[in-house]
This record gives sequence, C-alpha cells and structure tokens, in this order.
Amino acid sequence: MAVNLKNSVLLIVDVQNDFLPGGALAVNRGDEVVPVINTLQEKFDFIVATQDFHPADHGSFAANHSGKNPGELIELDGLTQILWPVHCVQGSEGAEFHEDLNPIKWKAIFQKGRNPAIDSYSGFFDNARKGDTGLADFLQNEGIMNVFVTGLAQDYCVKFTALDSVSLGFHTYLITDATRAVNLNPKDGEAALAEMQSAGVKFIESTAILD
Ligand code: VGL
Ligand code: ZN
Repeated sequence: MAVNLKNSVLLIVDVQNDFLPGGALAVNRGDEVVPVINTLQEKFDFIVATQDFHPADHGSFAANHSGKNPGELIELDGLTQILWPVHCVQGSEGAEFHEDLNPIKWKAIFQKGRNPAIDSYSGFFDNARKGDTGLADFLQNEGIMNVFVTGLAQDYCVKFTALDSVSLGFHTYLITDATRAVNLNPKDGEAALAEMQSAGVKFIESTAILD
C-alpha cells in the first residue's frame, strides 16, 4: 500500500517509563515499540507526542481510595473508572519518556490526565469529552489530515486516541507493530483492534511506510 505522508502526523502516545517493562503500569514488551517509532520518525516531518501526566492525588489511582485495589471499578465524577496503580505522576521518573525515544523532531507534547477529578485516555479529550487538550485544533491549524497512531497502551490510550481522531474527521491509521496492549484481560488488545476497525481506523505495518 502506497502511503502519502503529506499532511500527516506521527502521533506517539504515552511512551513513558511507567508503561514500559519495570514501570508502575507496565505493558508487556512495550519497549519493543521504541526502535520502530524511532525509525518511523525519519519519515515524518510532523511529529507530536502525548504524555500521561497525573497529579499525585489523581482519582484514577487505587491508592487514593481507601480499601480499593488496582483493577477495581469505581464511579468517578459520574463515569465508571478502572482503578490503576499510581503512575505517570508529574515530575516523577515514571512520567518521563523512554530515554531512547528521540524527541528532536517533535512539534509539541500534549499532556493529559492533569485534572484529578477525571481520567483522560485519549490524547484529544478527557473521558467525559469535556476537557480538550488542544491537540485537535493544533493539528487542524497545521493542515493535518492523516493521523498515524503509535505507542501505548493499545487497549487504552491508543484506542481512545484513534477513536477520537476518526470522530474528528482525520484519516486515521494504527501502525500495528508500533503499539502493544496492557491486556488487563487477555483479549483486551484484540477487542480494541476490532473496535478501532469498526470505527474506521485503518491498520498499517511500519514496513509499508518505511519501504
Ligand atoms: C493509560 C491507563 C491509565 C495509557 C494511561 O496510556 O494507555 N492507561 N493511564
Ligand atoms: Zn493514566
């Protein structure tokens, strides 16, 4: 498949230490996306990253709800919320990007999850779709029409970012070998792919872009 990278962004979702092996919310083999993304970066002129960036009192952390454990569900500001281990706390090592990920060509970093009262999986909006990171306006002002999504985790932040991207009218591609799922339940990654596909996200392998 010939891909045209004009008016395209390489969007790198949450490739941060806490989502990598050894991190607080580790994605199995998550580090394998780093060399793939670094190679892809050579092909794109326009690159943007997102960063999960929580205050220590964030409502998605099980530790902030007495008697609750990661994986349990609560209601947070009217929405069902999965509780997570403490992760990507502002100023912590875990919130930093993988040290091998080359940020030299990044046009901007969009931070999310800063409001303690609501989680924010998508790089565009919070989970209630009220708060806006500014990413949509930024891309539209730059004439971006095609969004190529990479990063972590395939079944959470990557999925919701890709779904919002489609709904905003961008031609949206998931680069399938540049993402990995956290798989809280073993089939979550596969289910996320099915959900993205039926919403109109196209799948592409990095080799199709690099060739
Ligand atoms: C993410 C769970 C909680 C992600 C962020 O980046 O996929 N997952 N916060
Ligand atoms: Zn988070």
